[in-house]
Amino acid sequence: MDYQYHYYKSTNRMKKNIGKLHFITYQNTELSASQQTLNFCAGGGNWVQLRIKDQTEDAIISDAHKCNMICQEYGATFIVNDYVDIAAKVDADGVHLGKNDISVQEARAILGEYKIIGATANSFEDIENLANQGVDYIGLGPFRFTDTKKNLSPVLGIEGYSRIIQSCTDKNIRIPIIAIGGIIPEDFNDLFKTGIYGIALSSYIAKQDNIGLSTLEVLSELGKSQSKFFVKR
Ligand code: TZP
Ligand code: MG
Repeated sequence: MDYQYHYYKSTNRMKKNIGKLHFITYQNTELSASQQTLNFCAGGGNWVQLRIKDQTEDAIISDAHKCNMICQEYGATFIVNDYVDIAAKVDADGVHLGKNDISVQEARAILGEYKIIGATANSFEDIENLANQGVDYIGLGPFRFTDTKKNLSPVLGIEGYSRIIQSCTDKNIRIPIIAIGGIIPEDFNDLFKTGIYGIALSSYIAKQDNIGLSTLEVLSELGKSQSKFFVKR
């Protein structure tokens, strides 16, 4: 049986199971990162990225410990945004690097080959660079405007994703691409049709009254999307 998605066959890296729905903890809410994580996991979510800006390292370590324990309990993957040392310290599953963070090579040296390293891209050129550096997945965005992130890069829209993913196909780059930025479930189908691998949501999930129930509904919507990655041949 051949799977359409087989990037791991064409690289020397070990295969890592990258989630389809990434939840990124949200700061502009009363709920703590660990409360958000608990509710997301309780609703069936299996991939959490702790994203905290402008806090002390101690405060982030404390949140990272709590979120990591919750994710371990639920069997969810736990990723720390920005801070590779904190990811190593709490034994998270990996780190997500932005353009101003340490290099992929440095992060790999600290975390080793088995941990997950994701990185942000805003263009095909970014993806090409990151692919050469051996990242395990790429967060590509922003899809549309969002005030969750400061200093947002230009929005890509569906047309941007289609163009960039076509370039990846042309160059045989097969790293999972996660769409991010202002996404709501109504966007899923159009986004998956461009060839993305998964979705990252922050405010849409964090602002729900019942995060657990909403996560379940979001996962159900995701399952209805037309994605080549859901097809076995
Ligand atoms: N990177 C690009 S957009 C974004 C990040 C971290 C924020 C995504 O959050 P939201 O609330 O889903 O728009
Ligand atoms: Mg960063």
